[in-house]
Amino acid sequence: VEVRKNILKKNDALAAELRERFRRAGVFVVSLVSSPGAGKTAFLEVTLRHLRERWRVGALVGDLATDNDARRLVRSGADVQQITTGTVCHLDADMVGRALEKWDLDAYDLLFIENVGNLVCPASYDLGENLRVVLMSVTEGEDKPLKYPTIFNTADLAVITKADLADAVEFRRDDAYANVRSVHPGIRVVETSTRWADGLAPWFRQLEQWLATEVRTPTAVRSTSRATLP
Ligand SMILES: Nc1nc2c(ncn2[C@@H]2O[C@H](COP(=O)(O)OP(=O)(O)OP(=O)(O)O)[C@@H](O)[C@H]2O)c(=O)[nH]1
Ligand SMILES: [Mg+2]
Repeated sequence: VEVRKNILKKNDALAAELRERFRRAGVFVVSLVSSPGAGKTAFLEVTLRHLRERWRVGALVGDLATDNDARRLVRSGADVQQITTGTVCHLDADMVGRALEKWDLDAYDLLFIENVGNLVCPASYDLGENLRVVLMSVTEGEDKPLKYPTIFNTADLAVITKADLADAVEFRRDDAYANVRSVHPGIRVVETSTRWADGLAPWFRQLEQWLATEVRTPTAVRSTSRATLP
């Protein structure tokens, strides 16, 4: 227990340094967490394509063993870097900091971090992000927030993915929303599909609302802490 506490304390200190670096560079950082296969990379690919028209965007993507996701994300035209974690089931602030050594953060407005697919480990590791987004697909079962409360509780936004499959799997929308909100009262929830034209529109509306209040605010007055959605 003591060793684990120390690891988390060290991570929190590194994450605070990262957050300050992001703030100084004026880069808004969004992390994505979910179970394996909930659709983080598909979601991010569409997101990067959409945002690249107006913002300078980059992405880091964590994976145990492959660079498959980075190769998919590169197709969007954004700058992408793979972080291979080996046996580690989450990204930590040190991995993110080391990956960013090669990047000039001033050259970006937005940075996305796709975490390793896992609903447990990533929950405890602050990456210095401004916004943590948890994704949950309609095929996973409505009870996931109850079974993995910490990841839903530490997220700022919940995205229900693969909405195009909702009817096929008899997704119980009301139960899912109630479960998300029982572990995180008041959290915003949006539904998306990468299979529909404009299937990410609810997410873009939410993000743009966020960016209007955060990113365009002069750096000096921007909050250093993790903000919550307006
Ligand atoms: N029908 C449907 N399938 C989707 C959608 N989004 C993703 N998928 C599919 O779901 C599978 C997993 O998607 P990924 O984007 O690789 O999921 P991931 O969360 O990045 O997976 P890991 O990185 O392995 O944790 C792929 O076959 C995708 O094509 C969606 O909105 N609708
Ligand atoms: Mg992925």
